[in-house]
Parts: sequence; C-alpha cells; structure tokens
Amino acid sequence: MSSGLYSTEKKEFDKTLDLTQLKPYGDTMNDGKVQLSFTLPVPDNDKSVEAARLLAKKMGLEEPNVAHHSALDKNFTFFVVYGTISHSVDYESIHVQAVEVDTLSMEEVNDYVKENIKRNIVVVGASTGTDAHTVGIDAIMNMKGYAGHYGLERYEMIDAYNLGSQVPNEEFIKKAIELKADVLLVSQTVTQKNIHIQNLTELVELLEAEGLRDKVILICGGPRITHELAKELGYDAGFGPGKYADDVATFSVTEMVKRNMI
Ligand code: B12
Repeated sequence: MSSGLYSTEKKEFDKTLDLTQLKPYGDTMNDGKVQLSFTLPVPDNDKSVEAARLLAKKMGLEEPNVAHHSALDKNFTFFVVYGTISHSVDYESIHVQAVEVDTLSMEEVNDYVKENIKRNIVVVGASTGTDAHTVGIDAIMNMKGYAGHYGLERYEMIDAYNLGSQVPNEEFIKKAIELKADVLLVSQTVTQKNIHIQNLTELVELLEAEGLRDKVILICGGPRITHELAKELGYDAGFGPGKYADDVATFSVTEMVKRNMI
C-alpha cells in the first residue's frame, strides 16, 4: 500500500481522522468505501447485474461496482457490490449500555466461585419458543466451546444444563425449578416479526408470576441481542456475537455475589 494509513513516509496514524465525522475506511482515510451483499430472485445475467448496481445506487452508494455475482440456482443470484457512501456519524456522541465487567478466564471464574460462593452454581440454558437454532447456545455451553473459549460445561464450579432448542417457556421454568437454577440462559436467533421480543417478554412475565424473577440471574443472547435491549425487556444482561462463555460466566458469578445469592 503506497498511500493512506500505512504510508511508509508517514508511519504515524492518519491525522485526517475526525471522530465527529466517522466514515468507513476502505483504502484511504475517509474514503467511505463499503461492501454489501444481497440476493435477487432473478437469473444471473447482465440484466440482473445492472439491477443490482441500480439498487445499490438507490441505497445511496456512489459509483457502485458489482464485484461479484453468482447463480444460487436458476432463479436466484447472489451479488457483492462495492461503493462509496457520503454519510458519516459522530462517534464522540455515541453512548451505549454495555456489560461493565472485566472478563475473567475459566480458571479465574472457578477460583472466584470457590472463594466467594463456596458451592457449584447451576446454569440452565436453552433456545426457547419456536427457535430451532442451537449453535449459539451450544457455543456458550458445550464443553468443547467455541472460537477458543471453552463452554460452561467445562467449568469445574458450574453445573451446566443445556436443554437444546424449541423449549417452551413453561418447560424451561419447570426445569429451572427442578434443577434449582441460579442462572438462566436464553438464546434467541430468529427475530422475524419481533418474535424474539414476544418470547423473551413472556418468559420474564412467567418468572414474575412464579415469584422467581429476583431469585435467578436472567441472561439472553443471540445475533440481534444487545445489552440495552436485554435490560429493556427485564433481563439482567444481553450478549451478542463476539461474546463467549467466559464473558457470561464472569457476569453471572460477579452478579450473584453482588446480589448476595450465595
Ligand atoms: C445454521 C442456521 C440454521 C439452521 C440451524 C441449525 C441448528 N442446529 O442450529 C437451520 C437450517 C435449522 C435454520 C433454520 C431457520 N433459519 Co436459520 N440460520 C442459520 C445460520 C446459517 C447460522 C446461525 C448460526 O449457527 N450462527 C453461529 C452462532 C455461533 O452465532 P450466534 O447464534 O449469533 O451465537 C453467538 C452470539 O449471538 C451469542 N449467543 C447466541 N445465543 C446466546 C445465548 C446466550 C445466553 C448468550 C449469553 C449468548 C448467546 O454467542 C454466540 C457466540 O458468540 C444463520 C445465518 C448466519 N450466517 O448467521 C441463519 C439465520 C439465523 N436463520 C434465519 C432464518 C430466517 C431461519 C428460518 C426461519 C428459515 C425458514 N424460513 O425456515 C428457520 C427457523 C427455524 C426455527 N424454527 O428456528 C435467519 C434469521 C433472520 C431473522 N432476523 O430472523 C438467518 C439470519 C439467515 C438469514 N440471513 O436470513 N437456520
């Protein structure tokens, strides 16, 4: 690369970066380059490539370029389009709600539990409602873990029960009572027509009706879950992509101690 951030002459961070007008970075600072992908329900040919380009233009991309197109079958085509956007955001003015705890390693979590709770804690998790996606909850709970982070089943001081997918809220609560759960983990992947909100809210209401809400740490997760949304829905925390078992375990055990659930 001969210019921009990694310029051999400059060898320092680009001074034209203005965080009050943050734009995507492609090759040079503030160039506003983005890539987007989508599928159109038409065959892969010159006409559909032009359709993709025009759509990208309507989405606000300047000089869109269809970098890749391939037939998914006879009547569906996948496109990757590059282009430039003129929009920017004021990064300095953004405030988000995030889980504020420094993540401990698996060994540190075990030591923390031994020292502060002095018994194994019980974690029950599931993909609830009609949701059949298991990979997210497995990533958090399975012994082998995910992306280099061991799952909760591997933690010496955690008894982890993964109930799988499509678990009705009522059954989830029944099992939580039976196992004397300290922590409940809910995974929600499908968000079509806001079904996840409905399902997550129903669980909170059922727990409240059973008088259980304050007796458990209630956590949800999934690709569209943010901590902010989780809090709004009555959960103690929410975790999305890029979060792993150690994040969840750290939050759970420190929150249990904070709430004196010993
Ligand atoms: C695999 C897959 C399936 C498989 C699931 C198999 C299985 N055993 O899980 C099958 C084929 C069954 C399937 C079905 C459907 N799917 Co699907 N599926 C996917 C796919 C390709 C990957 C999902 C995945 O495994 N991600 C990997 C995991 C590790 O990521 P994750 O879930 O985000 O988990 C991380 C975090 O979110 C977090 N996390 C997740 N859960 C939890 C829970 C807790 C407590 C915590 C703390 C953290 C946490 O931790 C994880 C690690 O960081 C996605 C597309 C994609 N590429 O993402 C679509 C996708 C999720 N599916 C989708 C859809 C629409 C469906 C169907 C409705 C399709 C249909 N019309 O039938 C059905 C729904 C079935 C149902 N009743 O639920 C949509 C969802 C869109 C939406 N916004 O709702 C997606 C996004 C595809 C798309 N682009 O349209 N699907």
